[in-house]
Amino acid sequence: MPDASHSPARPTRQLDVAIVGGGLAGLYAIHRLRGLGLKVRAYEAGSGIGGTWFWNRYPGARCDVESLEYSYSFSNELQQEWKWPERYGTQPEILRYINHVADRFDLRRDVQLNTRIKVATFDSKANEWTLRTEDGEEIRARYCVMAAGNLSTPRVPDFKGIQSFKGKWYHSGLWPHEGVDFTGLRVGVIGTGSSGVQMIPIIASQAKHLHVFQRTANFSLPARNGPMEPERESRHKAEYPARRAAAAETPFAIAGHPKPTQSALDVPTDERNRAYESKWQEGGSISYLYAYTDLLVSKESNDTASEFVRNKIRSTVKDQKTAELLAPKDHPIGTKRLCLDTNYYETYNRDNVTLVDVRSAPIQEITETGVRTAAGDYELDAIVFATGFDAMTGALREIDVRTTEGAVLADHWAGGPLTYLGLMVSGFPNMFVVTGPGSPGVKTQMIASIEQHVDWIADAIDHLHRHQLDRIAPSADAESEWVNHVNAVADSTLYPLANSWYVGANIPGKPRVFMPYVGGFDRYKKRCDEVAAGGYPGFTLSRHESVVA
Ligand code: NA7
Repeated sequence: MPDASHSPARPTRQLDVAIVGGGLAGLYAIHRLRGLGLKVRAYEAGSGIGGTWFWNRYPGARCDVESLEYSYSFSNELQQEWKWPERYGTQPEILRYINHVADRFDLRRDVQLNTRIKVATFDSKANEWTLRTEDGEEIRARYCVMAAGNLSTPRVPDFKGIQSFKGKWYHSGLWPHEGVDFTGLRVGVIGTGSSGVQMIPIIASQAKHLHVFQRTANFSLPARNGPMEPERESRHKAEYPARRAAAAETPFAIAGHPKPTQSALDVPTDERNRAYESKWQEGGSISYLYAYTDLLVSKESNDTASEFVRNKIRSTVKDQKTAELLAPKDHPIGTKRLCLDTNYYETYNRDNVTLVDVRSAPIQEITETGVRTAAGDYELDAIVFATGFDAMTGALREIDVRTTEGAVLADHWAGGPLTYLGLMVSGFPNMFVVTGPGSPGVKTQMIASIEQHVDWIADAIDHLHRHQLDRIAPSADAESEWVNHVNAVADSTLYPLANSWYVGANIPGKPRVFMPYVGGFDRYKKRCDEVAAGGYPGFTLSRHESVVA
């Protein structure tokens, strides 16, 4: 329970909108809501802005969506002027871009760094949110925008003995700013998701020896990164507004990939393999998964795409026992986040790299000198946990969100997250969520989803003001209808077959619920637009006595 007797050391700050998070979503929310003349402020736990791109500084950290796509679209001058040096942005480059945007649009003055929000309480009578920071500051605001990220709560597994380890250990999402030099060290990387797949080739090139502890093999495709081609850049920039509009008409919010027209099974094997080969050479995940209409809905079709990649792994990795361990067989390709890599599979041909199967012989404990598995001990100087995040709900689970009417978000979500359109939660008025559960965010070009969500939120607040209203809340019925729809869409695909962070499988005890909306950005945006144009069916809009002037 929040401490009612608490008296804040500093005066309470009064805002129209309090924003939790200073990443890509929080920053755009400042810009957009400020444009409505609202008093806004974002609270950011980090010592710098940038969210995901501030924290994830591990070697090789890079976006898996092409940089000309993975950028804000709200300012044409910005997208015309910014120069991306490579096909895919590195973490430092994306962070530089975010800082440029913050300066260019004067966003920094409304971001409070080093500030973690611990409690958020909606007072129904006052019709306002009170947020409390870790060090006791209070903020009051009519509206609250949760822009706290989807992959922002790093998780180190609860291994016995971790504190006894005499070497250094790191988590991919909490990487030291000064970097880590692994030269000459015996290193262990635990985890082979996107973070592990990106860092492993680079750590292997530095370390004396690298042991990769793999529980589940993941599919990875070559990124085919390289310097930005000037003609490609100028062509893309000339077409930018049209390309952004076209992207909004696609499931992934990414333009430039022709819509597939055929089932994988309608094509002769040779022709199908030629198509996969051309996608493999092209690089990128969307183009591969978009090769045929049914790769994510038909297991039989998917098997052809999965087997093509397994064969690539077998022909790349010389040691066939290692190749078989690296070839995923427990999930259809694309049903877990498809990794993009540079020389990932080739790395296992190095003499100083060993793959350790911790599925057949699990990690039992971390010892003073390394990792103990059921099959034996591995002596290490450094351990890297690329073990992922409490995805999608972690950041909100870490805030004590409740109302004076007795609603508690942790209880409301005990069986899995419930939202209407991924944007609001019944029983929690005036609290908006950006790209949370029930939103297509993580299955799309994330910045497009962020802009779409924030625009929708800004329009909703503007609508309330124009109608002399000051409260919006979804009905429980609309929420259940949306959650059922999200589940039904997921169940019509192959996604639920995988033990992914989309279903919370990596967090012991987390309810297994498919969290992202996989019906596509295009369908989702249409629905959101219809709701706004139709006067917000499914939401109750009202006016309340309020202490906010
Ligand atoms: P992921 O994709 O959640 O990957 C985490 C990896 O860590 C995955 O291979 C896990 O194996 C492994 N893991 C987790 N716990 C353990 C334990 N206890 N023992 C062994 N291995 C373990 O996180 P990432 O940071 O790579 O990527 C997150 C997203 O960021 C990514 O999808 C992109 O969207 C960007 P498991 O599969 O659970 O068996």
